[in-house]
Parts: sequence; C-alpha cells; structure tokens
Amino acid sequence: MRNGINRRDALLAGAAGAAAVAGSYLATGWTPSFVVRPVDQTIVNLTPGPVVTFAIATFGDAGHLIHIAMAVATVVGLFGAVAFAGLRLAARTDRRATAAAVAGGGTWLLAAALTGVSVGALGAALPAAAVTGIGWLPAWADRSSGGYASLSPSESDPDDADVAEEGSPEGASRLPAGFDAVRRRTLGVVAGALGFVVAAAGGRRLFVGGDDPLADAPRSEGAAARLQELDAAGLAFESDDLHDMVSPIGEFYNVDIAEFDPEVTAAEWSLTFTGETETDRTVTFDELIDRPVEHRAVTLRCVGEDLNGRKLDNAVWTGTPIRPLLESVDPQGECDCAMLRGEDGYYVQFPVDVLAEGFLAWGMNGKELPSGHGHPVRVLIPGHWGETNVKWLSEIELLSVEDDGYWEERGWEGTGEVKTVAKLWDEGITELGDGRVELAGHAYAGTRGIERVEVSTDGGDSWTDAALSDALPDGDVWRQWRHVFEPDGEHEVVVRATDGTGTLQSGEESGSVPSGASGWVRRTVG
Ligand SMILES: Nc1nc2c(c(=O)[nH]1)N[C@H]1C(S)=C(S)[C@@H](COP(=O)(O)O)O[C@H]1N2
Ligand SMILES: [Mo]
Repeated sequence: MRNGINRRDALLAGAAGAAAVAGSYLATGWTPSFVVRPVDQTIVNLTPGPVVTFAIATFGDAGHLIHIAMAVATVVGLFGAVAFAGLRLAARTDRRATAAAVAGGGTWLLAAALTGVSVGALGAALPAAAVTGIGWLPAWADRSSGGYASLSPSESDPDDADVAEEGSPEGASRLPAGFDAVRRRTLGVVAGALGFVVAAAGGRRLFVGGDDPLADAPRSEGAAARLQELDAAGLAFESDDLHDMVSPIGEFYNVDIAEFDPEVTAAEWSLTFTGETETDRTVTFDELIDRPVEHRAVTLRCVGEDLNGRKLDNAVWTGTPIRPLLESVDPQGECDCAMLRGEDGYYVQFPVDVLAEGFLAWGMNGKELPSGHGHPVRVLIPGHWGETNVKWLSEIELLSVEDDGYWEERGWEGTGEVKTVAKLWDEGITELGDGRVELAGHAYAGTRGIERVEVSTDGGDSWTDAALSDALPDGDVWRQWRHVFEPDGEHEVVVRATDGTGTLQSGEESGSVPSGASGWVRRTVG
C-alpha cells in the first residue's frame, strides 16, 4: 500500500505539474514570462552546434517541436517534484493544507525564479495548489471500507493506518471498497487537471482574446502606394494560394533561434554602436523614426531552406538607411567588419561595407513590425542570406578581428550573397480545367535581380521562357514567373533562373549546409 500511495501521489504530482505549466500559459501566453521559456532557452544554449545543425537537416522545423517538448516535459517534472514533496509532507502531518501550501508556495518560488515575474508565477502556483489540495487524501482514507466520503478522521487512528498499510498486500484489486472511492477521487482530480490543461491551451484566446491587431507603423503613409505598385507589377495567377508580390504579414516565414520572441517596446528600444568607433553612439526609437524615411521592397531567404523550400518571402519595409548613422560613428576596426546583436542573444558578423547598404526597418507592409519579425526594429541587408537581417537589433559592434556569428559557430556559411533560385511550390501547379496546367512561382537572386526564368517540361531537354512580373526599381526583390502548358501524360518539369548579370542558376545539386542549397527544382506533373 505504501507503493500504492506513492503511485497515487506521483500521478497527482504529475497532474499538478501539468496544471501549473498550463496555468502559467493561461496567465502569460507564449511570451518570455511563460515558465517553459527559460528552460527552453537553456536547452537550446546547451545543445552542441553539430547536434543543432544535424537536427535542422534531419527534422527541419520539427526540430523546434523536439526541444519545446523537452522543455515542457522538464518543467512539468520540476513542478511535479515540488507537488510530490508537498503530498509526502502532507502525509506525514496528515494535513491537506500542507500539500496545497508546499505545492503552491514551491511552485510559485520556482516559477518566479525561472521567469523573474512574481505575479505571473501565480498562474502556475494556483493550479498546483488546487490539484494537490483537492487530490490529497489522508492516510486513513485508503483503508476505509465505507468509502472516502463517509469517513471522518475521528473514526480511525492515522497511526494505526500506517501500521495496517505496511502489512497490506500490494495488489490494488484486493483492497476494500473504499479504495474505489479513493481511486475515483484521484482520477477525478487528475482528469480535472488535464481538462484544465486542454482548456488553458485552447481557451486562452477566448479568455484573453487574440493578439492585438498591429498598429500602423510611424511614418508609414507612403507604404500603401508602394504596396500598390508591387501589386500592379505582379502577374495574374490562376492559383489563389500562391503569394502575390508581397507576402501577407501572418504568412511571412519565420526563423528564430529562440522559441519565444523578446518583448521590447519602442520606448525601451535603443541601438548602440560600440567597439572600434571614433565615438560610441546610441540611437533611440524616436530619433530613428525622425530620420529620412523609405519604403523598400526587400525579399528574405533563409540559407537553411531546402532547394524548393518555403523560407522565401517579400515585404515592403518602412525604415531608414543605415549608412549615415554608421558614418557618424566613424568605424575604425582593422577587419572592416561588424558584429550585430539582437535582444534574443542572436549575433551575426559581416563586412561593414555590406552593413552600410542596410536599412533599419520599423514597419512591415505599413504596420509596425510584429514581435516575430523583430519588433520594434530590425536590420535588412540587401541581397544577403536571411541570417544577416538581425531582429530586435540592439547593438552594432565594430570589430578589429573577424569573429563567428551564431550560425557560423554552428557550421554554416550564411552571411554571403544569396544563391539564385526559381521555386515551383505545390500551390504553383494548377489545373486550368481545359486540359492545360499553370506552372507558376517566384524567383530570387538578391541584388543581382532576376532576368529570366526558363521552364522545361521534358526533364531539361528543351526550355521555354516563362512570363515574368514587371521588373521593379527596388534592388532586392523577387519576381513572379508563369508558364502554361498542356500535359500529355506525366512530365518532368524543371525550372531555372538567370540573374541580372546573365549567370544561369547553378544546376549542381547540393544540400543547404553550409552555404545554401543549389540545383534546379524538378517536379513530376500530370
Ligand atoms: N535576433 C534574431 N535575428 C534573426 C534571427 C534570429 O534568430 N534572431 N534569425 C535570422 C534568420 S536565420 C533568418 S532566415 C531571418 C528570418 O527573418 P524572419 O523571421 O523575419 O523571416 O532572420 C534572421 N535574424
Ligand atoms: Mo536563416
């Protein structure tokens, strides 16, 4: 029976741990104050670079699910251990209040220590206290034959109960009817806790409401005209699912080293130039948005994506050129290179003359930057891989010696110019209903621009030029392409682009590690 009680306490403790995590989520949402975040951060930081790179190559985006699941399990375990201690202590004192107080108080302390937010930690502490408090049963309840509800402590002697339990047989089925009441109560509390977990996960939006709609970005008045201009340059696709020239904010791809976006308000934000400068300089948000404003179309592509991957998107960004700010601090370093840092601990290093072409953006498609894309300010580096575009930008350190960035430390070489690519995604293959098929997609070559996209429907033996969206003055934006053909059975379709310097996309196949996938996208159609 001792083991029986331990098992029951372990079950209750696990339920209390899960309820505590759910309660924290209910209180904070998916923000840095959520208890899972610091643990996830630690797991990410402790994972050796080669393992991270292997996980990305093997599991793709599912890699995130793995470390998040590990972090959730760890926190459930930690809170569960606290609740278990509470239940065991309560068994000694035979007092329900002890269970609730130890579990609640311990969970509160642990959650506050993890997140540094003491009020938010109540979200974790209250459910933990409730589950252990309600679920705890006095020792004498276990051997009752009349069922838990009909018992009162005066009817039995707890000390007696302990002795009796020691000698009891292990099997639960041999216990008297009271055990069923105990089991029902325990399972009821566990089910209640799990119900709470599901309700918290699914219901937070109902209770708290969804994310606030994004406000218009400061000085974004000119963005609407640019958006229209891009729209007008685009091709008319039959496919409804293919992105237009501009990706909607909510569908723009996302790559983060951390699972939780840093929360930085515009009032808190500043950017400091440090290191090898003639003068250090700090720029506040108000100073930044006072500077000359531009609305630039800039396409981003992640070096880690597959050849026909979906980490390629385009937006109109509102911001200001970085060059005058950079010149004002007069960079001095020997290497002519800079390390950029974000509030999430991310860092990347590349040449100062590349940085000088960059753009400090506070608006995306006319709206303020959403938290996932670097609120309130990120940098955009024309024509270079996505990883150079630091989000939540806080520091630009001018270096005297070159140093590796976050991804370079992990084996990538992703700070250079993007490779040329033409994509043919699933949603770009559309039957027109008259026997013909529309093939359509996007092609991108950074600042070199796209000059031509060719399509082969015979595995690469013959090539036809695809129609292209209008060329735009923006130096770093993708182009759409479209080609309609009449299939006759199965076809091996191949697409390839030529950049603005007349160089054909490399047909040599390679994976994304370390410097981006190459080859031509091939698909079987028909
Ligand atoms: N601070 C910070 N900036 C970052 C990253 C990051 O994890 N943290 N990821 C980089 C990578 S690898 C890419 S591809 C782009 C993606 O930008 P997006 O999430 O806005 O699409 O941001 C870059 N900037
Ligand atoms: Mo990336």
